[in-house]
Amino acid sequence: MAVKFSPEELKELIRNAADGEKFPLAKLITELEKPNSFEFRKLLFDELEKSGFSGNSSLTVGLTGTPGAGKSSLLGEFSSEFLKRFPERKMAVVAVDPSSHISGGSFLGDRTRLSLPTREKRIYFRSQPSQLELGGVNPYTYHVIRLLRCFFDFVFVETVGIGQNEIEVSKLADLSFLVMVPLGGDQIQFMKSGIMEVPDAFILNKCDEEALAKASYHTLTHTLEFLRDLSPGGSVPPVFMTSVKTKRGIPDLLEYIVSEKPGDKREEETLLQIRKWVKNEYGNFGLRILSEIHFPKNADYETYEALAETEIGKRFKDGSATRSE
Ligand SMILES: Nc1nc2c(ncn2[C@@H]2O[C@H](COP(=O)(O)OP(=O)(O)OP(=O)(O)O)[C@@H](O)[C@H]2O)c(=O)[nH]1
Ligand SMILES: [Mg+2]
Repeated sequence: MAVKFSPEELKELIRNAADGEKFPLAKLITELEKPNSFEFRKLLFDELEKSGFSGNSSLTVGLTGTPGAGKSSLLGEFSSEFLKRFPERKMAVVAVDPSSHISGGSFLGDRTRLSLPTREKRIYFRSQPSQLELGGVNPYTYHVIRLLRCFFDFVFVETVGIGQNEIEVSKLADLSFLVMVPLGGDQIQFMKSGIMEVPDAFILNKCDEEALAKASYHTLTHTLEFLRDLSPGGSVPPVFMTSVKTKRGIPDLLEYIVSEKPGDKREEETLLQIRKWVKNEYGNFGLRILSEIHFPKNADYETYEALAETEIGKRFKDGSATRSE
C-alpha cells in the first residue's frame, strides 16, 4: 500500500499530535487501522523514535468485564478526576466496542455520562469496532496503543467479554482490571472460565448500596484467597469498590493507577504480538518457522515482522510448505 503522507507531512502530523491536536492524531490512527499498514508503520515508528518518542514510560491500563458493568462510565468519571488532579499529565482511551449498537451508544457517546471541555488537549478517545462478536482485540489495536503511548502518560483500553478477551487485553496492558458488579453472577462465570487469575486487580462497580457492596466484596476476596491458596506464593490482588453514581472509590482507584510504573515487558510483548500475527497469517507452519528465527534483541515490531515475513516467504517459495499445512 502506498504511503499517504510525504516525510514532511508525517513530521508535521506527529508534531501536532504530540501537541494534543486531535485531528492529526486521528489521521495517523486511521492509517494504522488499515490492512497492510506495514510501510506506513515503519515510517511512522522510525520517525517517532528519531523525534524522541519512545512510549516507554507510558502506562497501559486494561479494563475489561461483562457488558454493562460500567467500564465506560468509570473511565468517564476517572478522566474528569484525572484532568483535575494532574494538570501536567495526559491520558487516552481506546474502547474496543462491540456492543454499541446493542446497548445504544458507543463509548461515552452518551454525553450525559461525561462532559469534557471540547478543546481539552490532555485527553483523547478512540472507539474501535471489535473484530469478533464478543469484543476481541483487533489486530491493529496493538499498533494504535503503541502510537498513543508516545503521546500520553496513560493509555486505557476498554474491552468487553469473558474468557479470551481478558487474556488478550492483559497481554497489552501493564496493569489490567476486571470490572464486576455486586452479585452479578460474574464471579462464578469468571471462575469457571479460569479468568480470575488473569487480571492484576478487580473493580467491583455499582457499589451504590453498602450492604450489598460489602457482601459482594467479601465473596470476591474469599474467592481470590481460595485461588491464592491453590497456588502457594501468590498474593491476593487488590479489589476496589466503586460507584459512578455516588463517586465512591474513584480517588483511591486513581491513586493506585498513577502510582504504577510500566514493567519491563515491551520486548516480550513485541514478540508475543509477532507470534499472534504469524499465527493468523500463516498458521502453525508459520509458528514453527518463527521458532527457528534468531531475532536481534530489542528491535522494533516492524523489524521482526519483516524478518519473519522474509523467512516464512522463503520456505513457501522453495516448496517446502503450503499455507494450508
Ligand atoms: N447504579 C449504578 N449504575 C451505573 C454505575 N456505573 C455505571 N452505571 C450504569 O450502567 C450502565 C452501563 O454502563 P456502561 O458504562 O455503559 O457499561 P460498560 O461496561 O461500558 O458497557 P459496555 O461497553 O456495553 O460493555 C449505564 O446505564 C450506566 O449509567 C454505578 O456505579 N452505579
Ligand atoms: Mg463501554
